[in-house]
This record gives sequence, structure tokens and C-alpha cells, in this order.
Amino acid sequence: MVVLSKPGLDQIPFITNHKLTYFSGIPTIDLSKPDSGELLVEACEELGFFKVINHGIPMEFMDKLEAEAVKFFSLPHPEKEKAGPANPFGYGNKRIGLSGDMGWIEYLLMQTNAKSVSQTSWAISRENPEIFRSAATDYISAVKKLATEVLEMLAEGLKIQPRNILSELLKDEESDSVFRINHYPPCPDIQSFRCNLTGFGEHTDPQIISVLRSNNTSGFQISLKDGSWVSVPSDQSSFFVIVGDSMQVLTNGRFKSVRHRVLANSKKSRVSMIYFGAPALREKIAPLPSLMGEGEESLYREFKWCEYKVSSYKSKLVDNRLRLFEK
Ligand code: GA4
Repeated sequence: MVVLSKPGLDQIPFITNHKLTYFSGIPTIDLSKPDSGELLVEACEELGFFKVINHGIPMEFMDKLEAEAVKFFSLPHPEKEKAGPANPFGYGNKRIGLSGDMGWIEYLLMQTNAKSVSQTSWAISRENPEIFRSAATDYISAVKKLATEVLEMLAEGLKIQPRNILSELLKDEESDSVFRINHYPPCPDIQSFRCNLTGFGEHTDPQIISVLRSNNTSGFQISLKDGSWVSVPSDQSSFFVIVGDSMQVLTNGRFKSVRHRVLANSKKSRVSMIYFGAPALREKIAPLPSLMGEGEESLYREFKWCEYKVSSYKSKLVDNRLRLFEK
């Protein structure tokens, strides 16, 4: 009999098809090269996932925020619980979303606006909220800029006008973008099992584009077209970009939102920070007319982002959320 010594471990699903094959085919885009648009388009069509290097964001931004996050996650549990429960924003522990998903994870989830970042900073440190607030604000504005640059290069690669047709969705003052910092504590118990424990269960991101950065602990996996899972070698100085469901709709299925998940690590702590670039709640999402070929039919019915969001929160992580909006 397997004895689970950690409380709560029994509620977290195991992953059985967990071959740890590292994938060497991740498209790497050098943002300092001006003509990367077409390579970006290719990566979004083939995989819905790529890595960006020479992005211009100083390592100091990542280090500062990660250090603050680690400080918070190292606090005793009762202290951290004061900043929770995530509903969906705030501190969350093992429970993901509102539909009963569980993972070997704790996290901070917030909106990217100044008010939400401030509230989170107060919730996690009443004595000195300013250090976290300023590190998170700097980091979020840097990754938001990176996301909008990538979207502008994509518009160029797709040969659609104006250049900011996609990026303006994120630049909107009322953009519903969110930010999360995940901490996957090491789980020594899993070493003795033949399968892996779920850190964050498989899912696609509902938003337009997500920008992920993690420390040097592996665990992140993506699903390839044939349904197989591959591990993404970690790289703490680069960013990984994930195509979300809304981008799949905007491109009428030309870009694919990539399924991804995180496996718990038996030895090392994993810390990741993800910016989820979303439109404003009132924004209508439908395939961009300029991307539709002659006679091409829309695969999705038009919806408002708030409608998709509400429907997403009713779903389980693993669900195909776009199915409800297919024509
Ligand atoms: C996945 C992407 C983001 O992390 C997130 C997640 C959200 C949550 O953790 O609260 C969701 C998940 C994510 C998709 C379906 C719903 C909502 C958990 C869940 C079961 C913050 C988001 O926007 O959607």
C-alpha cells in the first residue's frame, strides 16, 4: 500500500503518461532581429508556443519579484492563508479555479491593474507592502510591453493592418489581463511512485497570449499535435509565450492554443510568473476579417470576452472551453 505522508496529497491527481522527454524543437525567437514576424507566425501555427531571447528585460526585474515571492511563500501557512482564499484572486493553496481542480501548488493571483496589485501587496505584507508592489508593477509593465511587441510583430508576420490591431487589446486601460505567481514546492514522496504528481493540470489558457518565466526547475510540459507530452527545458533568462484560446479564435483556428501542464518535482522548488494578456470585458472576440480568406467561414460564433471568462470559470481545467463557441 502506498502511504501518503503529506496531508492533502491524496486529493491531487497523478499523471501516468509522464515520460520526461525533453523537447529540443521549441522555436526560439530572437527579438533583437527585426524580421522575426514570419518565424513567430510559424511557431504559433505549428505549436502555439515559443521562447523569446534578447527580449531586453533586465534579469534584475525577474530576480527582485521572484525573491519577494519566495519570501512570502516561505512564511508559515497560517500567515499565508491571511491573503486567501483565492476566489479567484489572492493566495491559493492546492485549489485551482472554482470547479474543484487540485494541484501540488500554491500561488498568488491578481489582476494587472494598480488597484489589484496594491491589494495583493497589502494582503501579503502589511508591514512593508511597497517592496512587493513596486517589484510586481515593474515586472508586469515590462512583460506587458513584451507581449504587445510580440503581438505587433505577429500582425506584421500575418501581413494585417494596422500593426497594433492585436496589441491594442492588451493596451486598453480596461484590459482584463491577469498575473499569477506559482510556487510548486518539492514533493519528496513522489520519488517512490512510478507516476508523477500534478502541479498544475493540463489546460489551455483562455486569454490572447501568456508570457511565462520560471526559475531553473523543470516540470513544464506542452502537448504536441499528436497528443504526446514533452518537457520544456527551463531557462530562467528567457520568456516562453503561450497562444491562448482567444488568439485561436481571432485567427480563425490558424494559431493553436497549446495544451500545457506542470508536473511536481521531487527535489526542487519551481517558481513561475505568468502574465495573461486579455482584452477588456466588453471586447468582442471573433476572427479578424483581414485574416479570412475568400469564402472562408468563421469557425466560431462571436462572443464578448466577459462571456468567455464566465464560461471558463464554470469549467474544469482539462475541458475544451472553445467547444461551446464553435459554430
Ligand atoms: C488558466 C490560465 C490562468 O492561470 C487562469 C486560470 C484560472 C484560475 O486558476 O483561476 C482557471 C484556468 C485559468 C482555466 C479554467 C478555469 C479558470 C482555473 C479554471 C479551472 C487565471 C485563467 O484565466 O484561466
